[in-house]
Amino acid sequence: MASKLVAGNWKMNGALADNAALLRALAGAGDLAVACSVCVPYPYLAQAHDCLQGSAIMTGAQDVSEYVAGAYTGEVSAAMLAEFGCLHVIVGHSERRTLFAEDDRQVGRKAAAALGGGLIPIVCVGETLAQREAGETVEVIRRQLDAVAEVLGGEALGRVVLAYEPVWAIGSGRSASTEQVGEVHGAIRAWLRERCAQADAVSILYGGSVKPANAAELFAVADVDGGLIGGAALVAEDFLAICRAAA
Ligand code: G2H
Repeated sequence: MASKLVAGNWKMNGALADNAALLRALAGAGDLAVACSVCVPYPYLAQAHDCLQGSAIMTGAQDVSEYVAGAYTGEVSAAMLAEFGCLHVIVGHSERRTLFAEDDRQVGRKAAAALGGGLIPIVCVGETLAQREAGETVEVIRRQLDAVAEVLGGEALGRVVLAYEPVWAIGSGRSASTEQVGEVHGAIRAWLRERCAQADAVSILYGGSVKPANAAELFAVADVDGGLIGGAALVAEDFLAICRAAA
């Protein structure tokens, strides 16, 4: 059985003073009954790690280099993230894929680098609206996952977290319906079972306009093991309400 995880994705938001208030509120939340993590911009990792130490909430990052070390200006390695107390790192978010031209195989290499550095990659997949309307959703997601599996292999696949994020639901205020989510998460679980002995232990998160009002119904769908939360992760009471809805 997969364990539950709620991960916040702050994206490129934050400022030291605002973060301090948000992190203080998160740190004071007490026991949340499920694993919770906030993936913050690189410059705020130390601040988040310090503020959240001893709390129920872990620290994560939003991207990682596919390389281990060396002449890669601007890159941040998995080992560096681990030194700052990161456990989770998001890879292959659709904003990285579309705005920064990351392809399926590079996402696989980043996931491998994360595992190699002792981190847990949260590997994002999802279809665009045009792909959904063309009836290609499951095919697109299987192709994205196949590329990751080719790089990682079956054993390592059992150590990642997957996140289904339909591109059209991201930041739009409009989440996928429970039927759409159930269909895709079921397809991802079936795909995992074809490739990996630990298929049922892999957590599959849903992301895309999750908020306190829809979290409980989304988390009740079969094979939804938590969420990847964007906008609502920037408001402490909303993020905590979503964490509690996953318990
Ligand atoms: C999807 C999600 C977080 P939001 O990008 O990864 O963001 O919850 O704002 O749709």
